[in-house]
Amino acid sequence: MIKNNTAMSISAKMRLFLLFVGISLISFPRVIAQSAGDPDNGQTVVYNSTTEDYDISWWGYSGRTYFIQHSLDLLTWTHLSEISTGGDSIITISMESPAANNFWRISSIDKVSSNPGAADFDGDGLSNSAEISYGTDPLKADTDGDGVPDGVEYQLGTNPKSSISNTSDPTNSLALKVHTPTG
Ligand SMILES: [Ca+2]
Ligand SMILES: [Ca+2]
Repeated sequence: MIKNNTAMSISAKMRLFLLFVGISLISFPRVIAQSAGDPDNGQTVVYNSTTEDYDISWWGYSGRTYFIQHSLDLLTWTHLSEISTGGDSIITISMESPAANNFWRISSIDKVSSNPGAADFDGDGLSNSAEISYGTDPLKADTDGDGVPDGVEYQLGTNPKSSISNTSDPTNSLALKVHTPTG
């Protein structure tokens, strides 16, 4: 479990915690109790041999909204489309993956909405669902950390996932920039 208390200075607290390696938990017992008081909020990953899906569960606190990411290598993370609102009960989502090793991590924010997909929790001008679709972080207004919010980059046509993109090279394929002096 990863907690970053330094990020708590912002008005809405965000949390991030890492789930498990799927393949090692194929036989993980389903009977593990899940409650608010359990370590890591009772997170479990269980392989469902009937549906051939991974069932990912955790305790969802009321007043929080949860996003989940999947990775095969701990380097590249992709948000799943599910956005879950806590209700002081167990949240379970299912995901199919043919890969031998799977990792999931959950991030949460102390904000809720009746329509969490349409909401813009990080206030960058892009809805949560749009950010999941574009691959930007719905809980980080400036995904690439270049000082320009994701929504502004989207409007400008620059790449919100590349800190060296700019309006003259909006797609930015990480090409080497060559400066040619003039005059
Ligand atoms: Ca946003
Ligand atoms: Ca940016």
